[in-house]
Amino acid sequence: ADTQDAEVLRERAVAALLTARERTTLLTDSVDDHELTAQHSPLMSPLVWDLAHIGNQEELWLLRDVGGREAMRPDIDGLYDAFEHPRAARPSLPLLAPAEARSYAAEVRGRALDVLGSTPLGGRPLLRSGFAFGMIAQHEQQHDETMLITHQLRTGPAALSAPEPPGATDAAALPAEVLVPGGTFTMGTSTEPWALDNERPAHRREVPGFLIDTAPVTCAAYRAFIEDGGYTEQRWWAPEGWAMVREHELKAPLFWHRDAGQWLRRRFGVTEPVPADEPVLHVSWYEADAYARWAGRRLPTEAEWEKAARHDPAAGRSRRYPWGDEDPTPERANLGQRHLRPAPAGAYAAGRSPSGAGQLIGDVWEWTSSDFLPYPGFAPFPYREYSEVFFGPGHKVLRGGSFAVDAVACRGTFRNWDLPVRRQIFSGFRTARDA
Ligand code: AVJ
Ligand code: FE
Repeated sequence: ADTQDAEVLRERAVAALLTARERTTLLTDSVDDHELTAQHSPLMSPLVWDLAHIGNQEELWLLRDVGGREAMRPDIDGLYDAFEHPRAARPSLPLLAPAEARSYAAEVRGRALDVLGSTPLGGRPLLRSGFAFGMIAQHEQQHDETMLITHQLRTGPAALSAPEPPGATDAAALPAEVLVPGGTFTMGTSTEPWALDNERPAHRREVPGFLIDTAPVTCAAYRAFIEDGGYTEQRWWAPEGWAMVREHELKAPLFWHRDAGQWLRRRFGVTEPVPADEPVLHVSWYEADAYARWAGRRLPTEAEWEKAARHDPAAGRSRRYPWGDEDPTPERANLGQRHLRPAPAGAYAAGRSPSGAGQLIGDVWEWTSSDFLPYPGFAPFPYREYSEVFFGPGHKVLRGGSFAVDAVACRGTFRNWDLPVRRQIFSGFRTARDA
């Protein structure tokens, strides 16, 4: 049975690595070399940096650490260390050219698959359940989301296309909010094999009763905030948020503009009317926080979000996903860049949680009111720079994953974080209130 389990884990790891590389290839082959090496925004790396960084992380962990192999290119480690050079400085580094970056990443991958085939899984914590391979597949997929953000920031004609997401089936019949009664639930995980360090360990949390939106806040709802003078009234804003609004003269989500009385947005090279029913995207934490205050509500805490998403009161346990323990499917959630936009609020009836809330997984990352902090019993694994150095009041937690992230890097316990001013990310939110 042990060897059979190891075979299943290996197949899962190979599939996750392949899926990630297909996505990386699409994102980096859909623009020319000039666009690969250009900086489309000072907030982002050139796409060619992400490509070689993906290969370098894989070399460091799967070839050198797991495989005990010699360094292929020790000379480039510093260039692709995210802590050594800020994003804005990366275009002026002597980076690998597109063809070199492609062949480096491909060469690393070939050897990593050899290592996977010849390394016993188990023993070292890094290898248990094939963790190191799952971690590297998640890392690549996280950069694939980062690269999609770069695609969204670039100007010029569309380079990517995808089919439209499904519509909402019973949106009109849905209540605006659902009640989650007070009580303890299990937050985080100690059993999910590829869960990252910040999701661990599982622990009990007391959460008083609250009500939470059935769906993420829509563009139409957000437009009502704008049209009610939301961006001109200081009373809705946290002090730093108000300072940001004034300094940058913010008037709407990123990529929105007004033309002849109509709100338009730019999305992957196309300008289109802002769709009323779609979850609002590209808002900062400060904008989400201000909207919630204007609406007489608040952002959910991270624990509230996870309880609404995972807690099954009938079974008295937390699920892996809102719909149960089974992996995501196209019927349950909008993930994996299968569509290049969120689905309308009320879509994915098959993905709803026991609380009755929908679209918790996929569509848009959801800002929570919580700072990114370690769970009780946290231990950095396998490196401090993944999570630990980011803990503190400077970063806010986002939950649930967007249309741009793959299922391998998204689950009921997955935690993302960013600065509260960030709005180029695929971020939206839902609101809550005390019961
Ligand atoms: C978890 C999305 C905040 O992109 O900065 C990628 C993921 N860590 N490489 C990031 C990550 C190292 C990380 N986020
Ligand atoms: Fe990285």
